[in-house]
Amino acid sequence: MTDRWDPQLLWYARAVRRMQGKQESQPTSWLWQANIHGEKAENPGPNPEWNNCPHGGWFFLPWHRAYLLCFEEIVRDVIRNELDGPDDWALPYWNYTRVTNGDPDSPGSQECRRLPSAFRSPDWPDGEGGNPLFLAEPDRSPGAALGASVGWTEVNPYRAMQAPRFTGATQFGSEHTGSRLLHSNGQSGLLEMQPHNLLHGYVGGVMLQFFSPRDPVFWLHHANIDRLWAAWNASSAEHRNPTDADWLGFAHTFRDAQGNQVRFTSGELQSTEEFGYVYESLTDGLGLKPPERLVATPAAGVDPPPQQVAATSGPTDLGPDALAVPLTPGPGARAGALPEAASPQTPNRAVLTMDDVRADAPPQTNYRVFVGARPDHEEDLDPEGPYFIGHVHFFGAVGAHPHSHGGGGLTFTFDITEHLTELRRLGAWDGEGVPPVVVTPAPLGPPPPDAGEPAGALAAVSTPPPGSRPRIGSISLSTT
Ligand SMILES: [Cu+2]
Repeated sequence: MTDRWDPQLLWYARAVRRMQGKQESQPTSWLWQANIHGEKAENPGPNPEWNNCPHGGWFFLPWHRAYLLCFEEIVRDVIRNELDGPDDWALPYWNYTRVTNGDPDSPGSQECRRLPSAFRSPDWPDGEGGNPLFLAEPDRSPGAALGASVGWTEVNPYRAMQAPRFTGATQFGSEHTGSRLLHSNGQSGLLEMQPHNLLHGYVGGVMLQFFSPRDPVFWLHHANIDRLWAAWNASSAEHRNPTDADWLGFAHTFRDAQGNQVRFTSGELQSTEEFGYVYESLTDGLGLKPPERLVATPAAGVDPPPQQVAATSGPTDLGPDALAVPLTPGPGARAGALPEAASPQTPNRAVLTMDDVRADAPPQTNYRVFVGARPDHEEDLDPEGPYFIGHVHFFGAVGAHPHSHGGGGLTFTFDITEHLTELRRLGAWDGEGVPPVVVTPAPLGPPPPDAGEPAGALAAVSTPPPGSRPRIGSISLSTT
């Protein structure tokens, strides 16, 4: 799905415009459908069917599958019965994880990681304005609007696709959350984090917020996530979904093309064939093994980490440049705790926690996190080098969140034990003091060759807009 105006996309655009013309109170309208996921803060509806999107938990995948299924049925019905179009329309997926010529830097691979061009054009194919697939800044990030490609480091789904189990923060499908639908807490499983959250972060704007389905590209993004779930199941007999009754029996309520309520349990949602759809490929775009390097894993089960070694004393504001954040040892910190954790001879772990990550408006960029790097040395900020530990993003943490329970800030944890060991081995850390944490905007790839953008346009796209104030409330380093 990279064609400028594939017929499927053209029918989609026509249906989107049609649905946007319907009253918000109508279940098959564009806004009602988006409200199921999340509403705009200034429009808090009393409807229990709204604001239900679950993230950071094991219902993320089945809930979104049912959501896509019903949405696709509604769009197909509009195309067939209101627009006299074909009766077999199907929702395309945006395969941003596709790699051509085995090289994620090839022109073909870069093209797959650009916001598809039909979504970047304000015009319909005949040149007429008002293309409903298009959103202007700041409803999208300048980078996505320009067609600069999202980094392979941000979307490579390799680790998720290799995860042996479904449930858990370091596994494929996010954590066991009982029978609760959590909006978001930042503790996503591997697929939800990457590529899901980071792709939301790349498109930016509307896509950074819980009303993200108002951006028509949301649905194509989630179709790819849904495809990756089906691909994970298909790629190994060991890749099994949860068998807990809590998960299998949990019912998700949506609306069908007639506007009637329909319910699906997670158990019923395990196979796409049952619902009459299959993906063109369950093998294309499943990720590439990164070059040998250390991998920081989310630190599951050490919440809260028992012994704080060092922390920031206030919020850290993020900007357009690499920023080194010094962590200061706390009053009760034991000097030897960190080198002890970093020693392969002890079972102790070192955990970096970033709390209350949020922004006042879309920051329009993801960030990469490094430990022990020198912020002014480009070669240290290599995501395949020894200093890289992971990402922070702002999906679901923009502005005030009347419907979130934890206040809306996200938490990210990283087990950096092996990184510290490696830093000592490389001589980048002597075991004294605390290596700095470096946070830098995730760079984007080149815009399309025909974009005709002036040189330097790329530098501006990773600059958070004034007033967005992306920040990390606190950063702390702890040992077990
Ligand atoms: Cu999403």
